Amino acid sequence: MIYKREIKIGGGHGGDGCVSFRREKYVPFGGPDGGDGGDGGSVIIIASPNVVDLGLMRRKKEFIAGNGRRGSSWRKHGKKGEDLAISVPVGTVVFTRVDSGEEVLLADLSTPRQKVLVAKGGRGGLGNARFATAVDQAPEIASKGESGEERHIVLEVKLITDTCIVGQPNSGKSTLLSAISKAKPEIADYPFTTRQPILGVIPDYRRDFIIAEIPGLVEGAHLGKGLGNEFLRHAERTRLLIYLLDGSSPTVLDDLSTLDKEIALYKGLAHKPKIVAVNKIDLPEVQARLPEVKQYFAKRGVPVFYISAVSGQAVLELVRKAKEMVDQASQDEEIASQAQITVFRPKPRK
Ligand SMILES: Nc1nc2c(ncn2[C@@H]2O[C@H](COP(=O)(O)OP(=O)(O)OP(=O)(O)O)[C@@H](O)[C@H]2O)c(=O)[nH]1
Ligand SMILES: [Mg+2]
Repeated sequence: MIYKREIKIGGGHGGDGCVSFRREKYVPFGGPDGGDGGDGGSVIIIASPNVVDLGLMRRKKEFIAGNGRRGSSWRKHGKKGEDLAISVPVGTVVFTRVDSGEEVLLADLSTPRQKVLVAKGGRGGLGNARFATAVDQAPEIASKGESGEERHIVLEVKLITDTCIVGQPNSGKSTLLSAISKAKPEIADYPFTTRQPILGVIPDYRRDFIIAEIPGLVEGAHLGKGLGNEFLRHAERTRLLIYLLDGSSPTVLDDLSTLDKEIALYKGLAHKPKIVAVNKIDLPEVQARLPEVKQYFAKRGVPVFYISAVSGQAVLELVRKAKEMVDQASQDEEIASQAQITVFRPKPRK
């Protein structure tokens, strides 16, 4: 799946204006009647819930809208060029690359059907009918259509989820995701089975709960080790992180600090609400070490669950807590966004 792409886009060329004179029997000196060219089409980027990635841009790098048609005699306007709508996943951030090479934000398409016009079509030229004056009643000039805007656009998909499961490779993220949602990710006893973020939905009577798994993180992920941390961008817009630890790992407590460190090094994730889940407690060796692990967590004020993604033990409780924390986080967000709205009221007259 493709989550970042740079493309070139261009608005359509405007159609040229037409030079023509009315020639009709019994109408001498019919005058200029050349029509205007049609405007070029524009390029629009639109967020569609039916699109999952930027696969459309795998090979295609250039997107140009339709050209406007030429004007013609009888003052007929040329046809407008067709607009080009490019569908991208909801959660796509649109940047334009300026001459200095910098990426400048144009839009954040975070709601379905939200759209942004990224390149305007060129204006159509004027036909000679427009140039007639009292002095020059038979102008032989028309203007050319303008070129459409051209731009380099960078698209970056950042999934919008309620919860994101993060953890070391093999900790059981896919197993957990398939236990609580309808997603069917591949599960296997080797690291990096999951190489792409996977989305799952937990249906709820109020609203569906969207949960994602991102590929496993290892120490040094922020430097590009393992699959690197590029997938952490999908955790940027989640409301809650679930740290999934492999209870059977001999270094389970160190695993937690490694994970914490990698997450903290990624912008904007350090302060996200989180839950820790220690997985695979169905295994006897994990049971044996549980008192030590529990003692360790008792001191750290994070909610912790001891679960088995395979047997389902404590998984429902984990989901319930996750929903509760997500609700709380969205209420906090709402309060914060309301606080930002400034209301201007006229001052009363004295
Ligand atoms: N005993 C036991 N095994 C588990 C449990 N959860 C996962 N496993 C096993 O752990 C292995 C890895 O599971 P996955 O779900 O693929 O782990 P993952 O974190 O998605 O791994 P990557 O995608 O490779 O990062 C598989 O062999 C699972 O069967 C559990 O609760 N108990
Ligand atoms: Mg996996």
